[in-house]
Amino acid sequence: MRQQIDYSLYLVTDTALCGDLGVVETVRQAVEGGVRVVQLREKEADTRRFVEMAVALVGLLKPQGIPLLINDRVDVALAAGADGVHIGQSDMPYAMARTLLGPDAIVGLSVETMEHVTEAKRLDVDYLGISPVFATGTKTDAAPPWGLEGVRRIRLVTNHLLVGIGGISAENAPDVLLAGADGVAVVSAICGRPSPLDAARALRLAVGA
Ligand code: TZP
Ligand code: MG
Repeated sequence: MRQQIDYSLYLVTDTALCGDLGVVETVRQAVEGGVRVVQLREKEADTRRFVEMAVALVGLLKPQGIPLLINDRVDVALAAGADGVHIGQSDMPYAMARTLLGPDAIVGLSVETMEHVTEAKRLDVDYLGISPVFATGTKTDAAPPWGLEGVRRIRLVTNHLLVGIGGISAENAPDVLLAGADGVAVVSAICGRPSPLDAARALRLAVGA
């Protein structure tokens, strides 16, 4: 059975931004503060390091019932026993990822254009990542922002669960949910903050209980 996930507050990690505190401690605090799903996103690490990080996070999160998704890498997700993957439009095609991971895995897909949203309607993806909602400096190759109007348009054409990402803070998170998203994903609103715990608590308050 595929698990039902609470996407309301979703942390995407960034090892460089996490700095000396580190990814594992940042994630620990974020979950204590109210993050309900975590994606390990590693753009620099080699495969050995990526798998080690994934295993460490599975060890932290599984006992707490918090799902862990792996960015791009189906092999890393399988090796570490993560709950699934998040893939983009230039990653492994959805159908192949699903075949490799099986029916119970969680698979999220980024959408950057309305064509992506329409194509995804026939796919059994667990959620769509609206990428990016607002301008962001965290992902240098991000597509043009959808804006809140884009979130509203997507909500009208698909039944998929929707997670907004990009430039989201405790201040604007309520607007993203009001526009029709089921959750918000953040990187820099938690990673690299003096207290990821306090940052996550502020976001948790912003998105509701
Ligand atoms: N995908 C789309 S925007 C983004 C990713 C990974 C980065 C979001 O980072 P931030 O710091 O929350 O704007
Ligand atoms: Mg990707």
